[in-house]
Formats: sequence, C-alpha cells, structure tokens
Amino acid sequence: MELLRSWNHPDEIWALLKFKLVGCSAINSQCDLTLMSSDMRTCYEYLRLTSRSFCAVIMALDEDLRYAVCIYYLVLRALDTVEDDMTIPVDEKIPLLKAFHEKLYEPDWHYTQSKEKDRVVLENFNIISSEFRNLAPVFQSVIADSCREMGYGMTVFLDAKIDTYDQWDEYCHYVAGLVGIGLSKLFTASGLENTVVGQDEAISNSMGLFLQKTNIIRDYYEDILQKRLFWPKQAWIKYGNSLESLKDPRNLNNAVACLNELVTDALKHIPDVLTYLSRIRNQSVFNFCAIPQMMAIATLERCYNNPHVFRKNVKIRKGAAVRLMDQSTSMLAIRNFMNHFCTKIYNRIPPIDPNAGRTRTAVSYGIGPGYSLVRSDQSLLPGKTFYFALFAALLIAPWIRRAITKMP
Ligand code: IN0
Repeated sequence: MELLRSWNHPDEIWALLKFKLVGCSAINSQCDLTLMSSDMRTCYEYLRLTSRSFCAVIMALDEDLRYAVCIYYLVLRALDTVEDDMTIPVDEKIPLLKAFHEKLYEPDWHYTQSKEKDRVVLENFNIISSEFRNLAPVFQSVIADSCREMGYGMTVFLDAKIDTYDQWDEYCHYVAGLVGIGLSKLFTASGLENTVVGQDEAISNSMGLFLQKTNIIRDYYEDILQKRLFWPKQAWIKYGNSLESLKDPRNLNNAVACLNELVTDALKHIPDVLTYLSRIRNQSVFNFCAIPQMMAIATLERCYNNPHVFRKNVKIRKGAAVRLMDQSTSMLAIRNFMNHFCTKIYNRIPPIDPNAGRTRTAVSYGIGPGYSLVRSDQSLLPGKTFYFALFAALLIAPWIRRAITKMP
C-alpha cells in the first residue's frame, strides 16, 4: 500500500524497499538484546510499545547514551500520560505532576488508575525507575531536574487557555523545550558532544519548540474533537469567534489564513535548528536530532495553506518519512531538505495572505543563501543511474529477501 502511495516518487520507493530489506536488521545488529538484563529488555520493549517509529531512531544511538535516552523517553511518556489523563481528578493530578520527579527515587511507586493508551509505563513505573537509578548520577540529575520543571509547568497550563504567542512559547517550552535542553545535557554528559551543546539552552529550547508547534498545528482536528485547545488566541481571534469555528467550512479562508500565520511562527525557529545541528559531532546523535526536525519541516510544508488540516489528520507519506529517516545524515543533506521544503512553501504563498511577507522572510532562512528561490521539485529527483539501480533492485528484491530469511 505504501509503495502504491509513493508510485510517482521513485526516490521514496527506493527508501521503502531499502527499509523493508535491511532497515530493521541494521538497527538490531547495533543492539544485542540477549546480552541485557531482563529489566533492561523490558524497558526497550516499553519503548517499542509507546513510541512507534521513533524507537528505531533511539535504538541507533551509541551504547550508554542510548539507554539513558530510552529511560528519559519512558519517564517523559509517563509524565505526559498523567497530564493527558482526564479521568484523574485535578486535586490528585496537580500534586502528582509536581512531585513526579520524586517518584524516580521511590522504588515501589507505580500508578494503576490511568485509562490512557500508554498506561503501561505508569503501571510498571517501578521497573523504569529502578533502571533510572542504575544510570550514571549525571544522567539521573538531568532527567530528574527536567521532570521537576516540566511537572511544575504542566500544572500552570492545566486549566489555563493559551492566550498569547508568549504563552504558546511558554507552554511549548515546558512540554518540549525542556526535552531539548535535557537531551542536550545528556549528549554533553555522555562525552559524545562538546560542552556548548549542553550549555546553549536557548538553541536547545528552539529544537523542542519547532517540533511541538508543528504537532499542535498538524493536530488541530484531532485536538478540537477532544476539546483540547492549543492554538493561541492571539492568532485565531483575528480570524474567527472561537477556535472551533475555524473548522466550519464557511470560515475556510479565514481558517487557512490563521493556519498560515501559525506555520510562519513555527518557521522562525529554523535558524536555531540549523545552528544546533551544525554543532553536533557524533553521527548517531546527529541522526537522532535531525530526523524529527526533518519530519517537522516536511509536515509544515504539507500543512501550509492546506484546508485539509481542518477536516482530517494531515500526514506525510510513509515513503517520504522513511526517505527522511534514511538520508538525514549530514549537514549537506539537511540543508538540501530544508531548501526543498521551504522552496515548496515559498512557491505556494498566496499573494493575498495577510502574513505573506513574514512567511517569505521566514522560509528564506531555510532556503539558505547559496540556493536560488525558484528551484523546483526536480532538484531532489534522482538521475538515470538511480532509475537503473531501482529497476535492478526491484528485480532482485524477492531473491535477497529469500536469502536473508534463510540466514541463521
Ligand atoms: C523527543 C523528540 C526529540 C528527538 C531528538 C531531539 C530532540 C531535541 C529537542 C526536542 C525533542 C527532540 O522527538 C520525538 C519524535 C517522535 O516521537 N516522533 C513520533 C511521531 C509523531 O508524530 O509523534 C514517532 O513515533 O516517530 C518527539 O516528538 N518528542 C520527544 C519526546 C521525548 C524525547 Cl527523549 C525526544 C516529543 C516532544 C513533545 C516534541 C518533545
């Protein structure tokens, strides 16, 4: 099915085939599950259950850092599950969010009252916390500090609506910027990255804000159905009487203008994202950081000026996602992807859009000084050699698959 969706994108078909043939074995060979303790294996299993494709990106990290990030991810997932669970009464939820960081040091603590889909991490939090306490002390303090600040921040926005752009940034800082800051400190503490990566909190914060704003923009429809309101009032009040009213087909033009304004706001983080990635030295850390950012810019490109955002969940094709995962491995590739998606946005800016000028300025940072503004889609399409290799791969794919399954 995925192959069919990518039929007119041969580069994606190639990435999908490669992913199906060698992707999983390449990741598994990085990490031998048989050599681990049973609790460690259990934690990796929780990671697989709760994170979908992101699990593969974490598993590809270098040894010690991989496990610290895995535990950080599970602890954050547990905190997030408490925040999201509307069945937990507020007078129970607030103290729990505030004291969550202390639960990391209570060996028996786990929580069985959640109804959320990822409740497994709360029900078995004692296993996760015992693995947390096995991490190096420097990793432990980064994760615990991050949870303390995030838990507190979540209580600030529990009932409060997001009014201004400043509050939007503040909310995104608590739920995602702090993750960027925490991860960057883990990278530096692991010795894989320079001190500046862990120290420059403003740039690390932007990495999280770019991802979280993209999620909030993309998830408009899903969130509004669940009565969750994350678009800032300062933006939507210019285009409608309420955030819900934007999904009314009669308000479509205004809704799309509001959407474009928020995409423009998210795009302003691109310079920081590029600076951050250019500082990363370790290949596995680079891939880990670059992949979600490339997924985000691809998603923003899909969402920009797209009325479907108000009717369904807009997603990037699996083929496009796999291709980004496979190829986000160098600054040159990142600049090319940024250029590609920003040029596509640039070419679709409606001249009458109230924020057209600001959007042009924002995408110009992603397009970069060395590139022409009117580069077309052709630039990322492969040449004859590629099509020949693809044809050959299609012919021999069944044979390779049989050979792999016969391997001991
Ligand atoms: C993440 C981030 C993440 C990864 C790498 C570097 C980061 C730097 C700063 C901030 C966050 C960083 O990435 C994941 C990506 C992810 O989970 N993608 C989903 C797809 C989706 O649409 O949700 C997938 O299944 O592949 C991310 O979104 N978040 C996250 C959470 C924990 C950690 Cl340790 C790293 C969530 C969030 C809210 C954006 C921080």
